[in-house]
Amino acid sequence: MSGLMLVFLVVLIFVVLYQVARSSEMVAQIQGEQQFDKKRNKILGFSMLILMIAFFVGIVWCHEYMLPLMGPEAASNHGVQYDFMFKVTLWVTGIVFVLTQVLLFWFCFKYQRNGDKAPVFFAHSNKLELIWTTVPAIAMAVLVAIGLKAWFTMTGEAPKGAMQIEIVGKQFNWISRYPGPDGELGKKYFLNINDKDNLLGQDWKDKRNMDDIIIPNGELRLVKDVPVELIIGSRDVIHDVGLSHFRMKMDAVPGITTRIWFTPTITTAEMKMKTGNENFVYELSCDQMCGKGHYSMRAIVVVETQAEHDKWLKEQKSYYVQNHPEEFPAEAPIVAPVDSSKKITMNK
Ligand SMILES: [Cu+2]
Repeated sequence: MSGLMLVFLVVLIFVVLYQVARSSEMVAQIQGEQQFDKKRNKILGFSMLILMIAFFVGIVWCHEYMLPLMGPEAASNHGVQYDFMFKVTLWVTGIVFVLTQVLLFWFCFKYQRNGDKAPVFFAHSNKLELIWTTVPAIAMAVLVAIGLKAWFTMTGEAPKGAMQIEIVGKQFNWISRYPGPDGELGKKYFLNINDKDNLLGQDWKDKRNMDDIIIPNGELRLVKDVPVELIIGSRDVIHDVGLSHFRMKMDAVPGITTRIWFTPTITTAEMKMKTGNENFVYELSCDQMCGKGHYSMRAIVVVETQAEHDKWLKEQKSYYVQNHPEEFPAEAPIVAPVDSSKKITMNK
């Protein structure tokens, strides 16, 4: 409703301006063109100053409104770096933006035509061309270089001992897979995929698959201060792993494996305290429009301590065991034991 009112208001302003312009023309005819021109330019010049103030107030208002939408502080090592880059970019482009806009509006006011001054006109200035080409070029090159460095780090090799979790998108949910005690994910083959007992098409001839744990709702369980490498795939169309709280994002492309790694730095419990929101959860979203159920591709990300993670892992049954209970008598189920001897290198 308020949107409709706003449109109505804008239309109304245009109608008023149009009427004012029409009546001004009539006044001009009565008063004589030259004198009227001076008056009109003065009004237009002042209008430009008022427009400039309204423009900047609007920007500050948008900024105040948009900022909370960014959510709480970054919860990963890379996220902190990206937020810093974002701020640097915003400052650099912001200063240029404010400077150029102030000059634009100020010039409209200051150099309004008043009849007795002839404007200076020059078609070309090498000095000016040189300044406004090289300065932005250097600034952009520096920003891009910093961005590329961050990109190569995020998509580069994960630190030794990083947790590996596979996350696969499908219309319309995520499926996550954790290596069992062997610490390795088994091979897959897409023709093996079936929704009954082989969600990711695991090749059962590969023994590394036997202890792999699959979470069909795509829940990601990460450990604070332990680097995690996400091995990303898709079963059908292009999806996108969006981890906004960690400032991470990567396409899930059918037929191609993509990877990103990062280190979560704040547990879910800690983030609940920081935000003062008892119901806070980290989320995994799909950031690529992938079909009519795209909106429902939400999964939960839990960041916990190593002890909590080990406890959770202990409670999980491997996907193979779950789907072949006849091969495993109930009294001796194969659960995924925790390999606590494996030392994980911290990424600082
Ligand atoms: Cu989607």
